[in-house]
Amino acid sequence: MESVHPAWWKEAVVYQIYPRSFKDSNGDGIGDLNGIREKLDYLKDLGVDVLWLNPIYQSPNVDNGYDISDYRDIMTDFGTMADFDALLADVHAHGLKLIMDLVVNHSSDQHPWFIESRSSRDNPKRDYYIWKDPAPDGGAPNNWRSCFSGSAWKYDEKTGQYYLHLFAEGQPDLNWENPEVRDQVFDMMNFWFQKGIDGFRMDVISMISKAGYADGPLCADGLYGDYTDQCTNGPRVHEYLQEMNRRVLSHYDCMTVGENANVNPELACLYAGEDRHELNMVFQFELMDVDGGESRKWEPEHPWKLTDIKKIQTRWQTGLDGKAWNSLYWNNHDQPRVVSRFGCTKDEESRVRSAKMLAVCLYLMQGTPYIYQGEELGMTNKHFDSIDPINDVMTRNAYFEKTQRCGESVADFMKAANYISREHTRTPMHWDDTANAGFTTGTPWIPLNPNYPQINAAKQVGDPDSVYSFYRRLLALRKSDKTFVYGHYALLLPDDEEIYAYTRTLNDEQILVVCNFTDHDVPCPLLNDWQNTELLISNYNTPGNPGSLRPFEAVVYRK
Ligand code: TEU
Ligand code: CA
Repeated sequence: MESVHPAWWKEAVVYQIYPRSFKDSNGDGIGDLNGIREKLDYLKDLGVDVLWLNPIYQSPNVDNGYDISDYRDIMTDFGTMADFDALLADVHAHGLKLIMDLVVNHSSDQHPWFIESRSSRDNPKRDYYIWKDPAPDGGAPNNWRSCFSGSAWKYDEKTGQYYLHLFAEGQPDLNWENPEVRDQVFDMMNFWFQKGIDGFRMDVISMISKAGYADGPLCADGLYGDYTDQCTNGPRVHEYLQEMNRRVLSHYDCMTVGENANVNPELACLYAGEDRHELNMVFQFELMDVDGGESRKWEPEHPWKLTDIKKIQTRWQTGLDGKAWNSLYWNNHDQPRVVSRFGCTKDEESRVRSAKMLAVCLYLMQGTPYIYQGEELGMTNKHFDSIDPINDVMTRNAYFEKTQRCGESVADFMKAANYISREHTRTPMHWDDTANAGFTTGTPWIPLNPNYPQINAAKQVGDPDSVYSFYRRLLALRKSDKTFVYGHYALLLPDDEEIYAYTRTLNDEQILVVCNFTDHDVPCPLLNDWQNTELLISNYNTPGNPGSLRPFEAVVYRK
């Protein structure tokens, strides 16, 4: 046997829940913890192993829970600590695990630490956050643009200084250089582990160490500078994570995944290397940036090429093999729906076929799959006629900056938003075709996608040809053969713009994965060599022509 480094979290499949939009149990229009409890059988049947919950802590919800005002309490909208304890017990009783979101690059401006910090320059908590004097002209200390538009600095009248907020104004950055801040964070993590949680997804964790506070290179619109170079992968980030590992993570049988914008495979090996004692894996952004990236996010056109997707994935698959571990995701609460982005929604047949194909393509690679709620139904982007119904702070702020300050047309902005906005994955989950998709008996906190009568769980669970049933079979297949988990990846047909083909090899076993990304037939001669091998899964029920793929066809063979 070849030597692999086995671990339960490498063999697991994670399902991401956006609690606000998953299931409302009490009719107030907001998803909640008891709602999640109602759906554990559904999740268990799907075949996932770990649930990741977006933040469920007390929060004023400037950024839907990513602005935390009490790290040790449950958001009132979502329930109580007793509800959480019951949920965790139920999750474990189902043989599932639960990981929480750890949001410690910043807190809410309503957190008692920040309220104290801003109260006076000599408050003992002043140094919990990043305060700087005004520039000589009285303006912001530097030119950084916040991730959510506008300056990354907010002036505080009372004490005459600016505080840093890389995200919304209500999300002041914590100062990790202060050892007391680290003590507080590590104590809080231990509190949750002692309750029995199984790990953390760590929000923008590559940003906790800042290299400096000089002006950044000007953004294309000339209004602000880019903070990325000074705020990601800073000089002390690995020291902090190793300290976290020593003081917290190493004491538990847990899993961790860092959200690491601006990371490449080499850096990922530092964050998640087998011998590094930091994290288990990171979320990379290169795949999500293949159609433009953050700097071109609000441009109307977002072209992408399959060969670029292949280059990115192949670099990660080979770069981490044996050294670190990949996470595999097509979408999350910050990204649009994958079937609308890389698949095809021109008709029902294409939607179903391409949703299945995309799952085969990514989730049979080396790494831990992360499925976002509703993806297993092939849920799609929603169409927005205007900014009005959109809740997401990032989209709203960008809208006002782009259309009012930069003179961009509303039509161009809405075109971008309809493609890329974070709102698309935040509309409520589709459980059935009753009012509000069975998500709530009340008024949903944001409007649903109107296509729920066609696309919903009740319709798909019993249908063997549904996207849901296919995900179920695919996850079972992945679990049935360790080659899917630990096998080495090799790309075939690197220059082909229509077919994504690769092999996974472990010991003397080889698996072939072939996916047609187009809506037409494509010749694929390499299939001829696999004609007499075992067909493990396909998204068509009947055999096609030898050496050829049908629209969005995906096939997997083993020899
Ligand atoms: O996201 C950080 C991050 O990188 C995003 O701002 C990303 O650039 C953008 O959403 C892509 O569209 C994390 C959380 O996932 C996000 O929901 C939070 O808003 C953000 O941190 C602040 O906590
Ligand atoms: Ca509720």
